[in-house]
Amino acid sequence: MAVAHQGKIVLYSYWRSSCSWRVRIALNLKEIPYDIKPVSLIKAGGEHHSNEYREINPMEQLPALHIDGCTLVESLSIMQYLEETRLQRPLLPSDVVKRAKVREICEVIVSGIQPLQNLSVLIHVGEEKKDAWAKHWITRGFRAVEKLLGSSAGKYCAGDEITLADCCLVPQVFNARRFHVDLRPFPIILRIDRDLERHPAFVAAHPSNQPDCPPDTK
Ligand SMILES: N[C@@H](CCC(=O)N[C@@H](CS)C(=O)NCC(=O)O)C(=O)O
Repeated sequence: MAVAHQGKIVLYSYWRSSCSWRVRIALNLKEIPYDIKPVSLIKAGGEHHSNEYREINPMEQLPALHIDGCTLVESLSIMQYLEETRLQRPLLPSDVVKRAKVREICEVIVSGIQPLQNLSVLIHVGEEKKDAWAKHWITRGFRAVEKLLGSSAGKYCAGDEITLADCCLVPQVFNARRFHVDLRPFPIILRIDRDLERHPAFVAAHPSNQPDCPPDTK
């Protein structure tokens, strides 16, 4: 089905949100122009809990993308929509097994790691325990990712082309560093992250290059 691409694309994003960051990378890789609408996860108890934003995303989470006359939530669904409607610079391999491998790595990160170290979960866990909690779950998840990459990785997560798995991996590595996870046991993860850190699409999507990044953290 042909999709009419009309109107401005707007990404509701927070500079340090890894889920927003995934989508920023995918948009940049596909060279899709978009505007950022910053939504603070911190200011006034979190703008994502406002009535206005709840109408956009009932889960009160970032990101959301306004595109083609509709509003989409859930970063992986958004990236898959981009993949299905913007065919330039594919982010899924044509080989079906490789595609499954990409989705496998995405799922481990998107469902198996990030939700456990999400802000609302950490608030629930409590100030005293939150760092150890996040570190534990990221380390556990990265053990699985490293093992999966052992059979799927080439230059990047699945072979030598950048895929959705790389869009998910790089922001998760940033989070791992925030929580002081020891990354030495994960040499493949580290190598891929290092290779992508200078890629223009990843640089432009980096938290430090976002309009809402506080000047003192740049
Ligand atoms: N499965 C969702 C998760 C979204 C999510 O957890 N977003 C975080 C930022 S990375 C958030 O908005 N957290 C707010 C909160 O926990 O209150 C997705 O992939 O889009």
